[in-house]
Amino acid sequence: MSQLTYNTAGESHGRGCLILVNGMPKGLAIDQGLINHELRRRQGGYGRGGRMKIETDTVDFLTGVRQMHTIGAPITMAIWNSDHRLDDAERTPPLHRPRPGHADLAGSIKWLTTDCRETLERASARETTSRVAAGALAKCLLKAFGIEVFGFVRQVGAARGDFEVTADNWRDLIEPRDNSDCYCPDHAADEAMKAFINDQKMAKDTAGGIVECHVFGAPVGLGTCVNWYEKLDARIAYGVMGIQAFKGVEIGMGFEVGQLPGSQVHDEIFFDESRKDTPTLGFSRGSNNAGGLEGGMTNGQPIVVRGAMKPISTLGKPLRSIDLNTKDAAEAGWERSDISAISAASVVMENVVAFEVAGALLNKLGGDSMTECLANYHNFLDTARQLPLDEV
Ligand code: EPS
Repeated sequence: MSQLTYNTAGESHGRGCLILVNGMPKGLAIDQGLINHELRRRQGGYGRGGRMKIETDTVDFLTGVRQMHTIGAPITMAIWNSDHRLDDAERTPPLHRPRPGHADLAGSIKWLTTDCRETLERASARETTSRVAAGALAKCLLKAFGIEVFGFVRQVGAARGDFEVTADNWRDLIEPRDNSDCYCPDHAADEAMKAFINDQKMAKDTAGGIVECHVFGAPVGLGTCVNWYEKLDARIAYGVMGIQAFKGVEIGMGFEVGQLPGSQVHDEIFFDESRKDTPTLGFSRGSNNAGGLEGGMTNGQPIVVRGAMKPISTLGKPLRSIDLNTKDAAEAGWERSDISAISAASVVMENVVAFEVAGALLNKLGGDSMTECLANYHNFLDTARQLPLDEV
């Protein structure tokens, strides 16, 4: 059994988006419909540009899968691009005027060129297609252990969804989210988000926002406090900050913890014998400000993550920049782009978080096959329920 990892490859206008997943146990039934559903959701949302009308993202399994079950070998997935034209120099022309906020300037200097094209092709958020495919595969694994993830848009501009998400109500929020334009289940906030994005479109400007996701059903003890790089909150933050255009991540109460006394931050502990048979083992908390993670480990409460995405850096009314060849002042380059990709970002973050939780779950359970992992899962919970054990 190896660590669950994924890697991605592919340029925005190259042949396709490729994903290599290692460490998935044998015998996992893959729900291809679930993966394609997540890919489709990522393509949607209000404020998307022309590209999404061209692409129909669906997963093509190349290796590691037989009759839609994992075989324990490395898994390769491909999502082929319809709009591939990387070798056509006329249709992927050089870009010499870097866009503030994009990877253009730093990348072109890093690779010693005045053409930002190759940097922008790989830096493009097209790559998030791959991250969703990897995360959706991880969701298939999580589902087998009763773990589910729910993501949505919390805020765009000043428009903020005014609703709580709990283990009891989240399923009721799926439909309003899926029927909304901006993937926000609060109808009034969704309308206000749309209006803000419209305003930016009229002004030839762009919009970012804040996305949120909740993980339900994770047992106590995923992640570990013993090594900083294995803390699950650290792993989640790493994954989320790796999403294109993300500038911040919060767990639970997030940055507000710095403004309040401990008595208003920490979640008091209770025990309810009648819930001993659930993955929480009967432990409950008066609040969930920790966002389900203490000491880098799950504590049985829902995991709560928020991420802040900056506005798209390709502006219809370009900001001031320079021409890299002449160093003269010039307007930043413009290419077809989105006004807002915040709804897509909520799907991306949800799946990135799912992958990290799946990795921590497999670290806890070990096992080469689903049969072994499930046996270990039940054994761990059954043993934990018997605490206190005789010391050895
Ligand atoms: C992007 C620019 C646009 C977006 C793209 C991200 O692509 P294009 O240059 O082809 O119009 O549509 O996002 C996607 C392709 C996607 O699948 O999300 C950029 O510059 O980052």
